[in-house]
Amino acid sequence: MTTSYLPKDFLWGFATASYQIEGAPHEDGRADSIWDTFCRIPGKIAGAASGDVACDSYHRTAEDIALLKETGAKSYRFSLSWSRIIPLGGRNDPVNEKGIQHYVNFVDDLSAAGIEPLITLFHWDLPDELHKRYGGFLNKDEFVKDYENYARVCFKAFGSRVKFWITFNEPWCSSILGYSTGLFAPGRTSDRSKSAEGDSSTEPWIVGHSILIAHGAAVKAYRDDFKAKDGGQIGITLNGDWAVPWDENDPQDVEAANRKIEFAISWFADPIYLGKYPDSMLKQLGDRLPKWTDEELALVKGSNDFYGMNHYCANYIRHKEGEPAKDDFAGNLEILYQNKKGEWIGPETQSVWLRPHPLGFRKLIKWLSDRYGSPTFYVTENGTSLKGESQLPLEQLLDDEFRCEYFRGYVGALADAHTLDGVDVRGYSAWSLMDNFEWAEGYETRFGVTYVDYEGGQKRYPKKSAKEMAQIFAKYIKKE
Ligand code: PNW
Repeated sequence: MTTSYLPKDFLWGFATASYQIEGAPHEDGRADSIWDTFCRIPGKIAGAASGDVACDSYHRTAEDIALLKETGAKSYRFSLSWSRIIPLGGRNDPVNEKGIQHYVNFVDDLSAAGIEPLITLFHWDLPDELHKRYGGFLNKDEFVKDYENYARVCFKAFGSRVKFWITFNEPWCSSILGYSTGLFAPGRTSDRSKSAEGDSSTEPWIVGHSILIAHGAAVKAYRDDFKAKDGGQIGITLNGDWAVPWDENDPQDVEAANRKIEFAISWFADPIYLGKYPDSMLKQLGDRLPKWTDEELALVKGSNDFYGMNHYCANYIRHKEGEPAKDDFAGNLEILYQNKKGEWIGPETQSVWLRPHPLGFRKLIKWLSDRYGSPTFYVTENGTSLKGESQLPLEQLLDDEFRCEYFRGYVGALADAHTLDGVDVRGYSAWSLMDNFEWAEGYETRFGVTYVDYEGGQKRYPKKSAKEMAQIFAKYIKKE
């Protein structure tokens, strides 16, 4: 029997995102992002919450670094708030030196603490002005130019301090949740009970296309003008769950399960690695899927130095009969939590969409590795909420055995993928360093390995999982 392991120098740590932790929305010149304005619309966010205070991390960088050090983490993945750096967002708008300085200081402090920074340039908080000015992602030409300019400002400001750049976090969420279901900012959808504007049948596909090209443009800028002297790597982070056929003996369910992954992940990964959209999507969406120009494709194809993988869970997938609805974005299938035999895919958590199923992690990363020619993977998010966690008394809440078990299972599955399936994985960031603003779910759902007492001055309390992570990785990482 082989004992599974992870490679020497494996880079493990924790992840967060600017709008979810920083607070200080108008300090030092920051302007609104689409999340600031979205949170002000009544009914959009549970408990009418917003990121106005969040974990107050803008004022607590030293505390957060101390937390990281305590866990033994080697790396920290965080995101930059575009509207702190260029408040109005555009390529002809002023750059805010104070915003840049805040992050440069933070990176220097991280490095001094021996923690490798992994920077996400964009984790959903588009400068609101760009949305108002020209429709944000819907205006491909403007958006790509403004994003490339923003990326260049960041590459220049951080130089060789930063070795890992992530262009976009989860474009699926920006496209589908922002422009199809309308659950996330900017909340556009065909559902007129939720939004006066939006077209779920076309806009998400336009948004995805713009993001891919903007990613490609930023990667080209980095490779042309920064990579040689700064020595970093750049890639995009894609989210996706594993898919298990509802009835393993039904070839249509088997096909649907594969199609589910194509609609969620290959939508973005196929253009990057294979230079085209998946056939299953072309077939269902036809002309609603934007066409590639040669120039766009040249930017996008081959644009990942590494594959950033966000992964949380798995589902059972059942095919649907008949024509797909115009607003269908899943691939004409049902996403279920129980299979034909009535078995649950995994235990319940606080997030309706998340039921842990560690074996799915090994299977999905192998699926991706095979389809995309064995790229180097960095897992950029993985973690869980706990059913009812917010309701527990502090002492019980800090004893988050369920989360520890989740990490043991998932990190073990990753080690199996590396050892038994030959997957090239070099890093892992757990979501999240601390409880934070969980988007439309507000503060009720917690993903942190650290408890944040929002009523008690944002005080941080490491949970059991914060303490156990170093042991989990020590068990797997090769000593030499
Ligand atoms: C990711 N879904 O989002 C994000 O990158 C994080 O910012 C977030 O806090 C974390 O996962 C936990 O939710 C997702 O509905 C949000 O399938 C929703 C879904 C998937 C990922």
